[in-house]
Amino acid sequence: MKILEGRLNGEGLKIGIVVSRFNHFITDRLVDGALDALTRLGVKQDDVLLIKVPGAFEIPLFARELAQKDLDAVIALSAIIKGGTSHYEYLAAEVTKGIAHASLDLGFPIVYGILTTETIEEAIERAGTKQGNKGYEAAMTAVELANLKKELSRENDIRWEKGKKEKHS
Ligand code: INI
Repeated sequence: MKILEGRLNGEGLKIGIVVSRFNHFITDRLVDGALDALTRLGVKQDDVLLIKVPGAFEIPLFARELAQKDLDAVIALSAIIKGGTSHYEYLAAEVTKGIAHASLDLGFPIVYGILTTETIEEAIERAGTKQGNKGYEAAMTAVELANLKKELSRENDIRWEKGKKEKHS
């Protein structure tokens, strides 16, 4: 049995980040967390492409755009915080579906670093305080998935080459 698992080594990886400015006092902390994790894992600053969009609604479109650039993984970061209306539910659902569709359609790792919280306090807790930092976690996941994807395609090449040799011998 062979088990493939993405390594937590960011050397040589190119990572895209799309972040929303809405609730920027939270999303800035998510970016800090993501950059901290990427640096610790060995990703070079010059190999990170960060784009800012107005709000969470714009995230799926630009995550999809980034996913078609020469990158190994994309991290989507935003904070959707419940207000007095049902706006939050619709927004959270669309953003989640949009990111999932982009990732599946393109066969490319887009990591979901979207906070969806009932209160500002819950968002603060997940942006570098009590509950850790969702941006940091998302960056770890991005590096793991980028490596897993590379390892899987290397594995396919090896099997393909092996199959060809067996056919010709
Ligand atoms: N955008 C967010 O990123 N978080 C929110 O909590 C939010 N709320 O609640 O309104 C929000 N709204 C803006 C939206 O994402 C779009 O940017 C805007 O509607 C323009 O398309």
